[in-house]
Amino acid sequence: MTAASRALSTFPTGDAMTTPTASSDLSVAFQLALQRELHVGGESASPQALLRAAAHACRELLAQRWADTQAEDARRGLKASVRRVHYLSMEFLMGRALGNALAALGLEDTVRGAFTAEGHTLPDVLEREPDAALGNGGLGRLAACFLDSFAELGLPSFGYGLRYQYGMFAQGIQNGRQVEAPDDWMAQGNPWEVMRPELRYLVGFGGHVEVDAGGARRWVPADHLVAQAYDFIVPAHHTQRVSTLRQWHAQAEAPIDFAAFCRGDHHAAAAHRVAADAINWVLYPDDSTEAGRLLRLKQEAFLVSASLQDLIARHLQEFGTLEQLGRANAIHLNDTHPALAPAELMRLLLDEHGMSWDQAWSITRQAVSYTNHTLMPEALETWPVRLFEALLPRHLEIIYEINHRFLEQVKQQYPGDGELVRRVSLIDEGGHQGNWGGERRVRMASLAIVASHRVNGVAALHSELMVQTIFADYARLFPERFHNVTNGVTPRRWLQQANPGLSALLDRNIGIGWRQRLDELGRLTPLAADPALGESLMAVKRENKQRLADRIRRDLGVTVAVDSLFDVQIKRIHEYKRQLLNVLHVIARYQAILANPTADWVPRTVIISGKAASAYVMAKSIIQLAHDVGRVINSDPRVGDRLKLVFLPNYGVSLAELIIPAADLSEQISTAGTEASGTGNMKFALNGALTIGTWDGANIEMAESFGEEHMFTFGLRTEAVEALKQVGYEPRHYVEQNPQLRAVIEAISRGDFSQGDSGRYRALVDKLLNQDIYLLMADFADYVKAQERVDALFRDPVAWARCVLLNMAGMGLFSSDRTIEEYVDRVWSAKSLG
Ligand code: B1N
Repeated sequence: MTAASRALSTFPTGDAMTTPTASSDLSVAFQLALQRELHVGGESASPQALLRAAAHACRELLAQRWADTQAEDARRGLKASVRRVHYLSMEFLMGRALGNALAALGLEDTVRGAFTAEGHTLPDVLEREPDAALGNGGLGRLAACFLDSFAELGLPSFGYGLRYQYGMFAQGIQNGRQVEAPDDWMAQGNPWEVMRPELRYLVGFGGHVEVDAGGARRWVPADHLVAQAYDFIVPAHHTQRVSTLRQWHAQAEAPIDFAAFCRGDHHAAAAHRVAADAINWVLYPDDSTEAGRLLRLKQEAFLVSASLQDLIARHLQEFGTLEQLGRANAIHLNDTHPALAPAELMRLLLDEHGMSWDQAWSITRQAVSYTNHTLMPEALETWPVRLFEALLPRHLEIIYEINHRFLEQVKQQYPGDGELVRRVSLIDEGGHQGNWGGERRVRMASLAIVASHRVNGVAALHSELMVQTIFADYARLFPERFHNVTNGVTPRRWLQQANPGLSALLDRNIGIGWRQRLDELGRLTPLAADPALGESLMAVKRENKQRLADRIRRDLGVTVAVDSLFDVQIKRIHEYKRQLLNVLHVIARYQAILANPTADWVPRTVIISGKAASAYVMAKSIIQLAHDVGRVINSDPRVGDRLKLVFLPNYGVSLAELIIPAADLSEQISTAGTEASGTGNMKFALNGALTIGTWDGANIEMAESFGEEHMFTFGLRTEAVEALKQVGYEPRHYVEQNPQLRAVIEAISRGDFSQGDSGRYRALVDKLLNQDIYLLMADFADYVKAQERVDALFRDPVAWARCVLLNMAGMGLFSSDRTIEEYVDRVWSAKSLG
């Protein structure tokens, strides 16, 4: 028994988790499931068989909790001040489930014993589970953390998503370049999902709108798909409550065209099936950009319609009528991807349930709220009106009507301001900057804002910039609608599960309550100066680093020094996140080491990991450069342990769980004003890494929480970035002025890292010298200085450990439990409806 699990078993019982019945129930369920597996698979239990058996057993126990939770929520009805939350998201980046389920059910020891009896260790079996990677990055992982907090806080809730056959692509590296392979994550089945045969809805596409004698309008779709529900149960860790992730699977209404089949036209016979399957096919692998493909719009419409029909069916079952729908239910849009929801809800209420416009609109506005996750203009979703006409004609009519009524109101409030009307219209008519002569398009963010009672950003700076820039007009029209809710992460997965060593140390020093009340980390403040605690902390860190070093040697064949400073940047590869700035610093350091080999260098291992969208040429070039630079440095005998650069392929939740606990330094170096929040930054600080970061996203609130002097901040701040762009930014100027930077750029240009191929990075260097829209050149010198401060502190292990403890002490704010409490308070409570 680890110290952590020993501590866990001391939680009070009653509503609590570790009951003997649960443990013996699980043993029985596990043995039964295992016998089934052995019956199928032969005599000895493979790790895969053990995994399936344990998953099935957990699922049985969770199913009971699910039923109890639903019954309890149905009883609460309108009496509850909290509305039932429906979190609509195209992405849920769940990662592995077994470790979390065992921790939540308090059954780690039971299962460890059972696995040992079969000749396998628990970690060995856990490793076999494929990640459920149904998300790109931060936005999808945030949704997964929220589900954990929904369960933990006992919030009546559903997450709604799609059951993608292929999740985030698997990244391979060939000759230093990214190659994508499909992520066939359900190839061996999915033992966690529960199919709900009774939950099926028809979703229409195409067709036309008919008007009956009474003037009522009705959509007659050309085709229908069936949406079939699959549930994934999300357990609380300290109560018996659960949340639900309901994922929709598309099926053809008639899976086979029998007439065509009998004619021998097998292609035509299966056409419907193929069309349905396309919806389930693949997660769009674009992070912070818009894919803009018809199939994506179909996926969005499918998610929205199935989820809202499900919500309405449940509400009618509980209430009998729809009048109170908005008072009893919150519908939350995770970015604009599900922003068709208000149009679909209006359609259902008007056309299917015969409500008046005013009543339907009032309910819709009460129910809907929207979170924006990025200010990047290329991520603002718009869809050609033409696609709506073809695919969603009735929704388009409804959007036009919403727009008409909204613009009338704007004209009344600001008479004569035609420019304002053009800017805030839900329809982009073209003929202006960004869409000159372009086709008419529906602006999804505008629809989301106009139809919501609350709109929020994800960190203080982001929310501020949101109302000052992209949504300035709407903020003037609806000032009361806009709020901030700073992101958070679940301490159960990101500390308790990912870092058992550190969890045990915390348990011994500040008690076990941090799992539920992360602000108890504040108790570390008075202990931070204790050198003995600092030493224990660094011993835990060293073990975690050893584990990562072993993995690096196994996967990459590179030996890294465990006592070197582990400097880590893991996230999607994107120009604004500036992995390139990191690589430039590595090159500068390499050159400095060669120039001055006898100096007292702090040994560093720089670790980068992340995927690039498959069509994102510049991001892929950055990956290749990281490999080229790593190859040269790692094989240069003059450098030795003083510097290594490794790129770990196929970044995902599970890899993050290995890397983050092993980091000394967390790189959060986006251009100020570009990273909406970041959540990796929080996971690192929670796991005892210090941050080198810009004044951006949630870095700012972290620094404010534990003291700016305990973060290595650098670079231009948002206002300075804007001011520099205003006066005319000239990146070349910075290169000419800084010999160190010039030498770095010249080495890349000469082909020093590309075997003399001076063309390989020409486009990349040209972009840096001529445009550099993310201001790497402007921030380089200050970044290098900040890295020197990192070295200086790392030389003093006692001071470093103290700083780490003070960072951790300030991280209490950044639990997703706090985030969800704020959403409840400001967005989802009945109170927020006024
Ligand atoms: O959402 C995270 C933030 O912490 C990050 O700063 C932010 O970059 C991320 C289109 C996105 N914003 N926008 C996306 C994802 C997929 C897609 O198709 C946009 N992801 C973010 C959580 O708030």
